[in-house]
Amino acid sequence: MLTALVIAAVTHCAGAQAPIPTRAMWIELSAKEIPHGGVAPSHTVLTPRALARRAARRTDLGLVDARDLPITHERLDAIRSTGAHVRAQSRWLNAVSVEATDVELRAIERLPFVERIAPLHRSRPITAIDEQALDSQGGVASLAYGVMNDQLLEIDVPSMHLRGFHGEGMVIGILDTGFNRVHEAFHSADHPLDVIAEWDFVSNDANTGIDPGDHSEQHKHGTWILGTIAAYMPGSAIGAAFAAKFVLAKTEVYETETIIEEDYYVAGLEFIEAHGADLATSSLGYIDWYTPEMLDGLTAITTRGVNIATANGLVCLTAAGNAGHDADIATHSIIAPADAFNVITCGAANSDGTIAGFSSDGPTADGRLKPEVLARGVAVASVHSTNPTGFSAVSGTSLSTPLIAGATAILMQARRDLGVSGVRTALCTTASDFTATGATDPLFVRGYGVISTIAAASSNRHAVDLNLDGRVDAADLTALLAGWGACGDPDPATGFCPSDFDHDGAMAGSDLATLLSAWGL
Ligand SMILES: [Ca+2]
Ligand SMILES: [Ca+2]
Ligand SMILES: [Ca+2]
Ligand SMILES: [Ca+2]
Repeated sequence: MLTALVIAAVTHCAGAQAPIPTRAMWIELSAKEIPHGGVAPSHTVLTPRALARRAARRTDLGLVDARDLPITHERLDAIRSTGAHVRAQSRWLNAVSVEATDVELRAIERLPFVERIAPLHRSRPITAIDEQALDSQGGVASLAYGVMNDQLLEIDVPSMHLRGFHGEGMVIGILDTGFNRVHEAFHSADHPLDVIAEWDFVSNDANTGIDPGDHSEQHKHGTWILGTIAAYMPGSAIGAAFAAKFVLAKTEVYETETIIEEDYYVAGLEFIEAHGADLATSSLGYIDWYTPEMLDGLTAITTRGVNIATANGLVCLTAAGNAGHDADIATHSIIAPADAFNVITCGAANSDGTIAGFSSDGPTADGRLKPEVLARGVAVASVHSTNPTGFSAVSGTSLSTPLIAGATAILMQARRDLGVSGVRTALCTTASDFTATGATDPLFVRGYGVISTIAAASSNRHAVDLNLDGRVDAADLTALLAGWGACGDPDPATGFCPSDFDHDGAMAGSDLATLLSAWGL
């Protein structure tokens, strides 16, 4: 149904040279034609890695379905033949977004396969406080994390690094504004940043960095997000999952003002999923055109996209928003897609674990708990967005979210047995407030509290299962013997080495006996 289309009468005035106004609209299409014999992986653009991830973690039946079929060239050509510009397309939502005049929209509406036309929504990225220069010599470098030391200690990421989980073999997708990758922390010899795929959905090109003509600020937000996860510069800055691979999607228009486009977001999420990412994280949000009552998990376009992504086994994280909170459970300030059913919605804490004043509250319009978890979101250290040797402190749920995303990547590396629901459960049930009280925040501000990566990874695991694989066997014995003798590199969370089971400061016969007594469990 096409409503409120107003014919621009001015365009018919002789001599008027003003451009004909266009609008950005979603074109929702009728059902796709299903191939004989049903939808097969060969009909899709999914990579082998994406199919493997779906086989392991998808919760919907089968491996693929009609949502994975591309929109046909015939349909796209018919829409373009009206003169409309196709901005983006979503195979999941079976919709195309266009920039079109009213006359073109009327022509599109007459196409036999068009079901409905609806407006596109826009909003702004989430950043509370702009970049403050940070002294790269600051912070305690007990594990050579430099400026990132405290924000990782607060969520027990170093405890996972100590056990050998730094993101190896994991693929992390990031949706953001563009990514400037000049910083030294992305170019170390040991762990250079590894981007396996990227796409600029705004300019429709293959470079998410700075291109000629791009706005000079466009990359800043995305660079901070990437830096908190991927930096590797021992002694100065180390990110939570620096050994992971990345899929980058630039989905935000940055021109005269900062606008995020929901059509690019969904297209970017499909791109990340199809390239086989294990998780996707976004610090973007949409509320300006949606009312709070619409945050019911079913309505916003980005929310619907995230629901499909998680059903395909892609773990998704998103920022709660920076709109603040109150003690009234009848009001909420989260922004889409933070209302998606299985997204991990991230709020922001201060360094002492108290809630940041700007962190948005839930619940969703239908009363579900959001946000679920917290990490530091105040003065979070990341790489400077332009200075290749500088570091910055930035605040916002934008920054707590990638900290939790990096932590989630190394959690998933250790716990291959966990799907989308299992990852959520592990993070939530081991977070600070829930472990302290057995309950979530009744005001829907803190959720389950600040995460503990090692506690989440250790849930339902025996204390001597050193590699967290669910078995006590030769691999754990090898790990114990590798550190035999005095403990030289204790876990900062406990003060003891992971295999010093009796906490006497050394790996010795008593620890071996403890391990052997659990052998085969
Ligand atoms: Ca570009
Ligand atoms: Ca409230
Ligand atoms: Ca084991
Ligand atoms: Ca011992």
